[in-house]
Amino acid sequence: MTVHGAPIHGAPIHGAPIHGAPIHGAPIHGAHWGTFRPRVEDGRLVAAVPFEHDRDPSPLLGSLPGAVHAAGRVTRPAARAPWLRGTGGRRGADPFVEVSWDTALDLVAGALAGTRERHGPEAIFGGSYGWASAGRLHHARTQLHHFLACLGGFSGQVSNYSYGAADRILPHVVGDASAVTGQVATWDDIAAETDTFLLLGGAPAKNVQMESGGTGDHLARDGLARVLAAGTRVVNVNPVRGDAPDHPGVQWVPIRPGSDTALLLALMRCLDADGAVDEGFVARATVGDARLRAYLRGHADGVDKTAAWAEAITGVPAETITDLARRLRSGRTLITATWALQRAEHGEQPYWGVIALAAYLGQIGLRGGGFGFGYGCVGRTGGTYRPFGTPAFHPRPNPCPVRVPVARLADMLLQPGEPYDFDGAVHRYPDVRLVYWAGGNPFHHHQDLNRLARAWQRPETVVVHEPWWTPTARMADVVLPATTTLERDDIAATSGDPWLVAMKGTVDPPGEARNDRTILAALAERLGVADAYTGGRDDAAALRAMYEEARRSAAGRGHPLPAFDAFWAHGHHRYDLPAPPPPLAAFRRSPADAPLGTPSGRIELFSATVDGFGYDDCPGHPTWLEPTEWAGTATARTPIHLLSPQPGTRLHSQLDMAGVSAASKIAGREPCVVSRRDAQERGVADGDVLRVWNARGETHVGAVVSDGVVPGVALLATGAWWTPLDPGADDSPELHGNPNVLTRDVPASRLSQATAAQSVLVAIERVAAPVPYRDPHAPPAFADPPPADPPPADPPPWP
Ligand SMILES: Nc1nc2c(c(=O)[nH]1)N[C@H]1C(S)=C(S)[C@@H](COP(=O)(O)OP(=O)(O)OC[C@H]3O[C@@H](n4cnc5c(=O)[nH]c(N)nc54)[C@H](O)[C@@H]3O)O[C@H]1N2
Ligand SMILES: Nc1nc2c(c(=O)[nH]1)N[C@H]1C(S)=C(S)[C@@H](COP(=O)(O)OP(=O)(O)OC[C@H]3O[C@@H](n4cnc5c(=O)[nH]c(N)nc54)[C@H](O)[C@@H]3O)O[C@H]1N2
Ligand SMILES: [Mo]
Repeated sequence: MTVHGAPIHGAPIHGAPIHGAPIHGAPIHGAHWGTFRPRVEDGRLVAAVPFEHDRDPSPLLGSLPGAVHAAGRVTRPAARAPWLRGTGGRRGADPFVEVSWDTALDLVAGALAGTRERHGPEAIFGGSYGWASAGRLHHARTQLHHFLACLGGFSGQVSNYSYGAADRILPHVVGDASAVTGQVATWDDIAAETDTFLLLGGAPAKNVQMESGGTGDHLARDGLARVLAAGTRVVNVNPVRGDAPDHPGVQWVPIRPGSDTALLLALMRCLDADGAVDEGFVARATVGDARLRAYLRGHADGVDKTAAWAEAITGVPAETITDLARRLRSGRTLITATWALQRAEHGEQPYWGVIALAAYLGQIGLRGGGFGFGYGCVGRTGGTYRPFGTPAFHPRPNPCPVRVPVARLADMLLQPGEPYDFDGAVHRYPDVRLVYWAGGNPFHHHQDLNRLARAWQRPETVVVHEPWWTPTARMADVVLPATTTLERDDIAATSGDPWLVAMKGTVDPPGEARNDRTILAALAERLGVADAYTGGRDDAAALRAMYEEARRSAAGRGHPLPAFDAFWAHGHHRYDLPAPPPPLAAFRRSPADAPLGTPSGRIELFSATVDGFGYDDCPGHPTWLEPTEWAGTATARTPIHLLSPQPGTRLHSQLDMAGVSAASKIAGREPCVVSRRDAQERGVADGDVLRVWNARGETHVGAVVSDGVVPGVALLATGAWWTPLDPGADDSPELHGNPNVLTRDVPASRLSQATAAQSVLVAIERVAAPVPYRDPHAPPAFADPPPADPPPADPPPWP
């Protein structure tokens, strides 16, 4: 490929997969949902056959052929018609015009250069949050960050939607967030040692299909089965019964969403009342218990945190709570919580509560005891981490210091220059003029989408790279067609998983789609930073370099990897890793010799630092704080607590148009689980179309009536493509079942500024009349191209 007639460094960077490079051995590929053998006929994927070493392959493999060859692929660069003419219009409502690559690249380069010149790097928002692909070279967001850093910087993002509250509170309590991000007790250790495994939020089998960066072997379902076979008692504290195995060793404790902190405080108070707190451990390994104990006993606020007190809040009978406290102290106990608990208002509190309860039990650092998070959230949890050697592309550091918490996206666009609190400091939102998104879908992932849609009209330019016409692509000014992983070569890898998998490009890209890296290289060329961006490497050379770097790192730790050609020919590699020691074992042996990263070096049951921030929504010790929207504040207008769990039928919004997800829809809409009691009260039967709404929005779903969900709670999975009835109007009803038109765009707390997507009240009713509907996955309307492609704007030279 050439840009302005000149080849890039003489080395062509292909938009097509490296068919020229040797592809030995059987085709193989990886995705966040696992490894597979692509079966390809005439350049088209016809099947994704599970990898022979995977003991629990994901059913989502069945969705791949339909997704890769969907009618809604972006096949040519496109620009929003009024934006192209410079006449305003409205993002999301206007038709698009297909343009040539040269025109599209000139337009984007011109917009980047102009924005930077007029407003500085801060005005370019390149956070681009999202999962994108499992391939570690062509990870769109990472490549975008590298590209924008080469240009002199951009406003970025910090933290994540997944565990943003935990990520901020855990460092204050235990010194780092490794109980969420790193090694926790393995399935082997739990099966061998754990008597009681307390799961706040269960261990949903659907979630462990996924691992960011892929996996060669889904081990979690087998792990939990071995734990149950070993006789471990599993307690599923959850508004939902089905998110733990159906097994006699599993006890379901139904609970109101958002109330777990009260349960945890009561369990601690029971241990305290029974004289069953491990006072030796608390004295040796923690600080601040006097403050916490005074609160539990009611000395601080006059409220004794008894089991009866917690029953009124949680709906869990007091007797169940006292029984549970007795069980927890009667043997080896491991406590965990799903990440969902902290994607809520005051989501920091249940996590701090879990750690405090584990400290009272005194088993932190023992094999199969203590606490650890993420079982039932992603595939890796309970496996063995490898602290080295993961192939990864390392972007150039961003020279611009602005980093906005991911969940404050709409606030940033609506309140440029305004101050906000974040983890003890005050920051200001940048004045963003250009939004650049590659590899994420904010019109799936953000809360209160009607609010975001209004905020999103503010920037001057929105650029999106997408393989599909997603809701976010439809909200762009320029859409650049990206390849899927199957259309290029890459490597899947993650430090939480022992597998390296070659992702061999085997499918022809549709139309004019190009790799994100190719697109950004062409922009870099136009803006005078080609060398910095590509390092002089084409895709094949960059892939090889990424692998070789990982190989050197692994060799330095005594793990020889095969040479690149041998790895590529074989298609996969499994590291052989020794069993890890229990987390915090060294700290337990000697807190003085192996201190934590907290100010005291110990577990902080009361944190003077957090207390010193003075946040009323995140005080200095685990505290029950009533959420704004939950069962306790339900009204006749909005009586139902809506949870938006991760979908079992897809990855977020990915694969929504095909296979498993498509087959799950009810009358074309996302299924919504309603309790039998709530269904009866509303005359709702399976298969009915329902209207779900609150003051923020309205969405239409298909009813699934269930006995496995607590009355007063409904479940609507994330990821159904946002389809407003009238994209030209504010707050138009959404036709396809996207929960984020209902969720609140408020932070978990000022400490974390994390999402609070699970703290939501709604109304539900059956819709009798025919309801309008539109195909959520069809491409947008296209207008005729202007008479001739506008002459390429001459981008100002990059400073
Ligand atoms: N209500 C509610 N909302 C939530 C949550 C919740 O619990 N409740 N959970 C939140 C969580 S934890 C998360 S992680 C987020 C997930 O939010 P996202 O990560 O934004 O969701 P995805 O659908 O995975 O978006 C990835 C996008 O990348 C695109 N893509 C894939 N491969 C490529 C590629 O190679 N190149 C380019 N350019 N694009 C590519 C896909 O088509 C897709 O549009 O959602 C959050 N939103
Ligand atoms: N198939 C599939 N798997 C995925 C994903 C996907 O999109 N599809 N997404 C991945 C991503 S990005 C992430 S972050 C993880 C997220 O993983 P999680 O956060 O664990 O996922 P959820 O499905 O939202 O919720 C897990 C469980 O928590 C329970 N729960 C919710 N609120 C409460 C509460 O207040 N109290 C109690 N006790 N329980 C509660 C729910 O009922 C559910 O059983 O999943 C990952 N796995
Ligand atoms: Mo996530």
